[in-house]
Amino acid sequence: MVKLEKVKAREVIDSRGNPTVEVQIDTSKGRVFGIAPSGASIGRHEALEIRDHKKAYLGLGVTKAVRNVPLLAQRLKGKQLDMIKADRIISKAAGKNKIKFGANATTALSIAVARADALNRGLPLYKYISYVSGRKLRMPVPFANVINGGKHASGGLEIQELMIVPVKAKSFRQATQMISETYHVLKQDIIKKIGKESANVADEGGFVPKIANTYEALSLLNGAIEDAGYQRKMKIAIDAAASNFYYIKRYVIDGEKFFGDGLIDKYQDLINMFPVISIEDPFAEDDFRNFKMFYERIGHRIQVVGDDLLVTNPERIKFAIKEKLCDTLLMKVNQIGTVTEALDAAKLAFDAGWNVMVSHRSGETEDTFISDLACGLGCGQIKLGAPCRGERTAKYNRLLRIEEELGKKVKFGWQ
Ligand code: 2PG
Ligand code: MG
Repeated sequence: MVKLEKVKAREVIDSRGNPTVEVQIDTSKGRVFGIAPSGASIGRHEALEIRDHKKAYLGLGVTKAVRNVPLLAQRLKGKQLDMIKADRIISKAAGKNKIKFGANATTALSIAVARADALNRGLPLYKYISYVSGRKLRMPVPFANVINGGKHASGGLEIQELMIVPVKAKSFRQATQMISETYHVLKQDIIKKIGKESANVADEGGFVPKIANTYEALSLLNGAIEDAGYQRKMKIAIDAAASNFYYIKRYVIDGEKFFGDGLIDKYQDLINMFPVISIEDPFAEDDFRNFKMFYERIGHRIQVVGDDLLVTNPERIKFAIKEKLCDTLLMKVNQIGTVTEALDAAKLAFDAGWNVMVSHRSGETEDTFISDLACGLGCGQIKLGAPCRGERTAKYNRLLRIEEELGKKVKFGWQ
């Protein structure tokens, strides 16, 4: 239980230089904060960010959302609260999709409340998450997005993310080293094979090689894994974010047009050719028919992750479980707007026997909440970008520190 003595909000900037909401809370034990991240490939069914649409920051200012924080905090004032109680009040006040106060306001406030509650119980944040979720601590395997396309880059790839996954690492520290080495080998390969202008990085720290074809990009990546000496230890994951290349029943990718079954064949080819273990959003967010067909045909070979499909929303997760559309939840707190609701979403997924992958957004900050969340939830998977750019390395570094605190006995990974 915690009494929130003073709640303050302000505009700060995220990794794309756009404003976002920071909340600061004073309690009798000290000061805590929370900052809302922000997506670029935003699911249509996500909770809503409130932006000012005025001249400042080219319309992206969040002063309205900042002013909403004290209005929400008023409802929490003077009460002895835990995070769950506070989040229920915040969520009810904000209404469906957090439309009244903005998910950027509720997310930043909820993260700060979680930290306040943890601090007042004398628990590190990851232990607090484990306590409230009833789950065992585990270090997550990092899914590192090293080639960027789609809405996160200005290259020619439709597929948004090609990630490397050090499945055979023994610890988070070793996983980080494997990722970093492969990242640098990939950079050298890109410079040698394509040219040094292709070695610049995009929103999540991954490279943007001048390649407009998924096969070529995957073979470049697979080559780098081999050159780094990790061919059996490192796998590949894809976030297609397919809503972004879906145009009236057809998917336009690699210069070709596909109906759903054609795209399933294409994914199947990719899985046959490369060590792909996970595909996120292979179809558009409401293309349930093709999700179902894909999961039926390919779900036994790889994990199928729902991001825009599920938007961390319990209703959509229940539907996807019932209809067998996928088997992994991509968990993003700001898609639903409070930590408690995101934990509810994860519980539904775990109860259905699914995996859960905690995820960053493409617009991030120095807030490392997701690192504690992934460890405390014990889900074994975290998507956190390349080992490059401060807002991404902050998450790696927080997990390195947590692993050190937990010592040798803590388990690593989801299997
Ligand atoms: C995604 C995310 C994070 P964004 O699609 O999974 O990589 O991107 O934050 O832009 O939605
Ligand atoms: Mg995604």
